[in-house]
Amino acid sequence: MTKNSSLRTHYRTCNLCEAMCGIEIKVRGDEVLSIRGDENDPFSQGHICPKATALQDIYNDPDRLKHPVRRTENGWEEISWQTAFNEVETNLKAIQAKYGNHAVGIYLGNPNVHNLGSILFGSSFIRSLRTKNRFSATSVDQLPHHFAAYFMFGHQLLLPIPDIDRTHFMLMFGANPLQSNGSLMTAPGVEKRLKAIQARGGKVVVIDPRQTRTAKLADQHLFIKPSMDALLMLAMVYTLFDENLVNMGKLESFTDGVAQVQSAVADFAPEDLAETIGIEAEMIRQVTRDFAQAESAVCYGRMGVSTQEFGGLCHWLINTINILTGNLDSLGGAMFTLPAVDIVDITTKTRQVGSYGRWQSRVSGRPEFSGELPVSILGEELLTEGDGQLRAMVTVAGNPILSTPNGQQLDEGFANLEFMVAVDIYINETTRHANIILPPTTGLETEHYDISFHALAVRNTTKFSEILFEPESDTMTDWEILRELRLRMEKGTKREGSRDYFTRFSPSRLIDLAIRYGPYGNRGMKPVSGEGIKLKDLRDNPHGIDLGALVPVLPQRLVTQGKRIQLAPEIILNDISRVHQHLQDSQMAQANGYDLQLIGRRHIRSNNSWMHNSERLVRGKNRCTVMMHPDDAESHGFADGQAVCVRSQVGQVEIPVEITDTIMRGVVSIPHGWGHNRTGVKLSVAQEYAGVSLNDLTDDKRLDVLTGNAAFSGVPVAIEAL
Ligand SMILES: Nc1nc2c(c(=O)[nH]1)N[C@H]1C(S)=C(S)[C@@H](COP(=O)(O)OP(=O)(O)OC[C@H]3O[C@@H](n4cnc5c(=O)[nH]c(N)nc54)[C@H](O)[C@@H]3O)O[C@H]1N2
Ligand SMILES: Nc1nc2c(c(=O)[nH]1)N[C@H]1C(S)=C(S)[C@@H](COP(=O)(O)OP(=O)(O)OC[C@H]3O[C@@H](n4cnc5c(=O)[nH]c(N)nc54)[C@H](O)[C@@H]3O)O[C@H]1N2
Ligand code: SF4
Ligand SMILES: [Mo]
Repeated sequence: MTKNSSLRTHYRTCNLCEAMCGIEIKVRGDEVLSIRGDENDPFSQGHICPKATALQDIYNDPDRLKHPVRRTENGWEEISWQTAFNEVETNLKAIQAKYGNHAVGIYLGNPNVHNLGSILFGSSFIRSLRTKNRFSATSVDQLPHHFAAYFMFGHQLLLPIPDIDRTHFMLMFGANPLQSNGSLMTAPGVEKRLKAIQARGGKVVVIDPRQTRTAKLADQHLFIKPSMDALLMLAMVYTLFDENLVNMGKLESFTDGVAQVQSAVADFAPEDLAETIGIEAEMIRQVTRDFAQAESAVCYGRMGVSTQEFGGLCHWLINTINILTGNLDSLGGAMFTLPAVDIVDITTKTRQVGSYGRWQSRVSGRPEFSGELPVSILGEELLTEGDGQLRAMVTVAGNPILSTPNGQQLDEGFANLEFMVAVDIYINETTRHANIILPPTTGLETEHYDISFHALAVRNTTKFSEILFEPESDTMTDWEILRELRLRMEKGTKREGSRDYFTRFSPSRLIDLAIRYGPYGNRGMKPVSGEGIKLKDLRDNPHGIDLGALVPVLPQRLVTQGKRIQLAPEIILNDISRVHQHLQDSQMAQANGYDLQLIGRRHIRSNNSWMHNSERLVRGKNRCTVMMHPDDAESHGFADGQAVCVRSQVGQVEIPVEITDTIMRGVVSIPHGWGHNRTGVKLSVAQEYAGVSLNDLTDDKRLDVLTGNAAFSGVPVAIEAL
């Protein structure tokens, strides 16, 4: 724990993505000698990806902030924590006094979920702001999963996870785990796990507009036009009923709404839709049969079917396909986890199961989901003048200007603020607008427990990571910063001086309590063995503890009334009518001169927008290109590598063409998270490899009307030579 010059070996979990790989770090003093996969981690068994090595780059990064800074006319100046907190408190309170509480908004980015302190201490800080203008990366990501889970299973966190290690058939929509390392499916070493399906005689089928690395590994890859998945899945559900393939097993006795679903899909015969979807009717029927007749099967979908105009429908349909074929909560199907820190149970007891429509956004009347508004509307809330307009923003570990739709509009909106504070480690595209930045300690300087990802993992395991490097003096952790902000915002309100878990305990103490009261603890409901697990056991087992394969938990774990699955929530069935309208709209876009459809992509050496300051991750061939099919390149007269202008309804970017037949005709792809060339950014390496931002093209008005999630997939674009 302390700095010394002896050689030592440290074990922890990499917290950069969802895979939770165990790593072994050899250090001398505060110098990292090597970072390798931890062979003794019972879950990841030695797997890592190139990003793990970059943990040391974040630790050593000279651009990383360690002390609070204030933006002045002469640039950034370092200030004391005391001054920084005083200024934040005074300004946020003054703005709320002048314009009302909702004039302060907050955006939470993705690393909060990968950060023990933020995940625990974020909520009480958010509450202390008493604002309805709460946003997060959830609505550019997995919101449709929560939406479907809330309406079908009664709890937004009851997310079915593919039992990848036992399944015989994996049908994957819009996911590329070979680059992303898996999402809402924590499965370190996912490539091996997929190959193991094939080795035991099973099959992997991928549906994607691009032949990704995952699609290449699959037994079968079907190209699909962007945003046609809901139609395909409706046709599959139609086929299940049409060919008598419905076989729900034990689920039948506690599922409501099967007949309603059958009539809701009656118009969706594969034969009528094949041309629109781009997949032959007999193929749709065959895949459906293969799925239904497999010994076990799981349908899984991720970003490609979440961040599209029918994200909500897609995730309802995915659950529906699993349920109708008896593949929910059964071995080799989609299963629920039973994590040592049982967030479903804890949040059920605190009645945080989810919510919908308790308030609407000011400008376009979008409903909240679980206390948040869709981030796609942040721009209009910032820029539309009038009562209730946002005047101040708080961002915590987020970079919405690169990560959410219509980045140029947001850039303008953030520049327009009267005050902004960011809890962040960098001066990047978003935080450069802040008046004050409060930088936390991060990565190797923090203790870690994956509250979220153990709950989304394909196996029940538990692991605690100790601090590796003592942070420099006069630094603060995320949770200390968030707690201080909360206490200051509560001063002078009726909550002042209130005491709860988050004013009294540290993160590790909270984890200890949660584990003791959890399913494997001695004071929980069902002690597994005499003593039960506590934090000390985790500290004594730095590689982690295996708690076994996923087990069936239904109907007990359902949070719906009467513990019944709701297969046909009215709000979701009503959304089906929108599918037909969409087909007309896409024809209109074509007629308006946008002849191509834009999708995104991920690369193993990127991590959203914030890891491009690691030289070892960005060097080499330029990855920020627009991929295009050879036929489209030819009809446009483009050569490989040629710089072109990509234009959408909201913006344009200049970018080189990469010609490849791995992408469908009519579809083009640009990765997100680039565009570090905005003035004022202080990321010296990233600026050298700036690229352009995909989200300068994505449209804030294009969203999944049902859930409010951004629709990144299939943005109509036109491409011209420069
Ligand atoms: N077009 C398009 N857009 C997308 C996507 C896409 O596929 N296509 N993907 C979307 C998805 S899935 C996501 S999750 C979002 C991500 O969207 P965001 O979360 O808004 O963006 P990130 O790039 O993850 O930014 C993370 C920020 O956290 C900071 N940070 C890193 N570690 C810490 C820490 O320990 N503490 C604190 N306080 N700050 C830290 C970084 O400096 C950075 O500013 O992007 C979305 N945007
Ligand atoms: N290396 C790396 N790893 C990451 C991240 C990263 O930025 N870099 N980000 C992390 C985060 S925050 C997340 S949320 C996860 C995301 O994890 P994944 O969802 O596995 O990652 P993506 O690469 O976005 O996969 C989406 C796939 O959907 C396809 N697609 C696009 N549009 C459509 C469509 O309309 N229909 C269908 N069927 N497919 C479509 C795309 O071609 C792409 O292959 O990855 C995490 N891991
Ligand atoms: S796959 Fe994810 S968790 Fe594993 S080493 Fe790479 S970034 Fe870290
Ligand atoms: Mo994400």
